[in-house]
Amino acid sequence: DRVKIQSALLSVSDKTGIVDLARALNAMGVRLLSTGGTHKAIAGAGLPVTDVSDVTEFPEIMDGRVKTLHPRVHGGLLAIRDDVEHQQAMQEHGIDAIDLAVINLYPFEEVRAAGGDYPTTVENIDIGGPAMIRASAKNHAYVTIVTDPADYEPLLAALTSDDCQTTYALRQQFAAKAFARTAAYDTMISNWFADALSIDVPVYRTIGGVLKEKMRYGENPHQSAAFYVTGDDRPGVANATLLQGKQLSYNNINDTDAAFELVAEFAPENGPACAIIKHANPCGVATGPTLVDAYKRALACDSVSAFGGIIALNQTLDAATAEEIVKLFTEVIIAPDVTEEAKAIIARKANLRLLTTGCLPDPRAAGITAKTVSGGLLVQSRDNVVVEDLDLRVVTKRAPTPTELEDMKFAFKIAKHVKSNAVIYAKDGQTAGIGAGQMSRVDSARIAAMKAQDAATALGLAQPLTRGSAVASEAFYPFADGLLAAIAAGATAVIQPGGSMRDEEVIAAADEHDVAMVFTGIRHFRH
Ligand code: 93A
Repeated sequence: DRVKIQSALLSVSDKTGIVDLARALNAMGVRLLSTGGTHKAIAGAGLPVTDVSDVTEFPEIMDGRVKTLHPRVHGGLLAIRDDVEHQQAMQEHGIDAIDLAVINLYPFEEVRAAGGDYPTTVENIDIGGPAMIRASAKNHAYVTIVTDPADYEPLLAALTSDDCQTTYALRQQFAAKAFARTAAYDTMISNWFADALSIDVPVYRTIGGVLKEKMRYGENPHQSAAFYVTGDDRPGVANATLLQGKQLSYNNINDTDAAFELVAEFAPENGPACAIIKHANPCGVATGPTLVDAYKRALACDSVSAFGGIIALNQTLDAATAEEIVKLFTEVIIAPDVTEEAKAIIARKANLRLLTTGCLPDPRAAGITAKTVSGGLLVQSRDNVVVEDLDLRVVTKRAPTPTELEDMKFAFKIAKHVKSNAVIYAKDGQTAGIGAGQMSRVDSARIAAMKAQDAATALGLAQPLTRGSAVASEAFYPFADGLLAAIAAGATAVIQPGGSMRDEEVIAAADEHDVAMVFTGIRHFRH
C-alpha cells in the first residue's frame, strides 16, 4: 500500500512553508511542478521546478482563471497507475503521473471577512484548486493530497522515515481532510451569496464550517467534541479573542453564546446592561446607571445560580465591574472590550476566561440557526425580531404606565432568550424572577415567583420585586391560570403574544384585577 513520491505539483495561495517543503522534496529527488506565483517563490529560492504551462504546453490564460484545468494535469492526478488502458492513454497524450499534490485555495474566506467588494470576492472563488484537490483525493489509492500547511511537517516526517513513500492510511486521512476542505469552501461561498442577496430563509444555504479546535470533551466527559467556525463575521464566541484563562469547553461555548446574544439586545448607547447565564438560560439580567450597577442588579436576581456562571456585558468591562465580578466564582466573561485596569483585576483569577469581541452582534441581522435531529438537520432563519419594532396592542381596559411599558419590553426581550415555557418578571430594568424550561406555563410562573421570593429573602427585602412588576410570557397564555399565577405574584402588567382561542378569558381575568396587558403578535418559542 506504499506509494513512492516521484513527482509533486505545488500550487498554493498561502505560501507559508512552501519553499522549505519544496527544498526537502527536491533533496529527496522529487520532481517539482508548479503554477505561476508558487513557481516564482520556489524558483526564487534557487530550486529546480517546472512551470505547469510547460507541461500543459498551454499558457495560463484569463488572469489565471485557466491554468491547471488541463488533461495533462488532471490525467496525471486521476490515472489508475496499474490500469492498462489508463497507461495507454497516458502514453498517447503525453501525460506524466503526479504522485503528490500540495494545494491551498484562493483566500475566499479572508477576502469575505475583510469586506471585499462583490467582484473581488467572486474573483477569489477558486475553481482549478478544488478540482485538483478533489481529483487527487478521489485517486488517493495512488496520490497524496495535502491541503493544509500544518501537514507539511507530518508529510515530510513520513517521507523521510519511509524512503519517500506514503502509506495508504496516510493518503486516506489526507483525502478525508481534503474533501472536508472543499466542502467547507463551497459552504462559505453559498453562504456569502445568501448574505449578499439577503436571503433570510434557509434555501441556498448550506451548513458547515472549518474546524477551529478540538475540545477535551463534549457536553459530558464521555462525549468527544469540536468547534467549527462558519466564516460568518457575526461578533460572538466563534471569533472572540481569549485574553486569559484556559480553553473554553463545549458547555462554555454554548452558554457564552447564549449570554452574548442576550446582552446584545441592549444597544450600548442606551446604557449599560449585564446578563448572567447558567445552562444557556439567564439567571439574572439588568440595566443600570453604570456597568457595575447593571452587574450587581443582574446578580441580585439569583445570586445562588450565578455561581459558576457566564457574564455578558454590552459595554467595555471597567475596573469597578471587574472588582465586583472577581468576588464570585465565574467561568467566563464576554464583553465588547476591556480596560487595561480591568484586565489587571481579572488577571488575579487565572482560570477565569475573558473574551472580547470588539462590538456586539446586531439582534436584527438575518442569519440561520440549526440543530440536529436523528438523521437530519433542522435549519431556520434566526429569531431577529426586536420588541421595539413591534406594534404593541393594548387589550385591557387599563393601559400600561410608561414605567410598566418599559419593563414589559425589557422582560419580553429576555423572554426571547429563555427556554420555553418562559416567564419573566421585571421591574425597573431588572429581572425579578425567571422561570425557564418548564412543560407548563403555570409552573414557569410559579418558579419565577418562588425565585423572586428567595432573592427578596437573601437581600432582606420586605417583599419580592415581583410586587408591581411587569411579566412577560414568550408564547400566549392558553388559559387564564398562568396569568393568575403571575397576578398572585404581584405582576400589574403583562406582555404576551396573544392569539389563544381563550384570549377573551385571559383578557377578562386581567381586567378583573386591573392589570394592563399588551399583545405583541409575535412569539419567541425557544425549544
Ligand atoms: O483560477 S483558478 O480557479 N484556475 C486554475 O486553473 C487554477 N489552478 C490553480 N485557480 C487555480 N489555482 C489556484 O491558484 C490554486 O488553488 C492556488 O490557490 C493558486 C496558486 O496560484 P499561484 O501559484 O499562481 O500563486
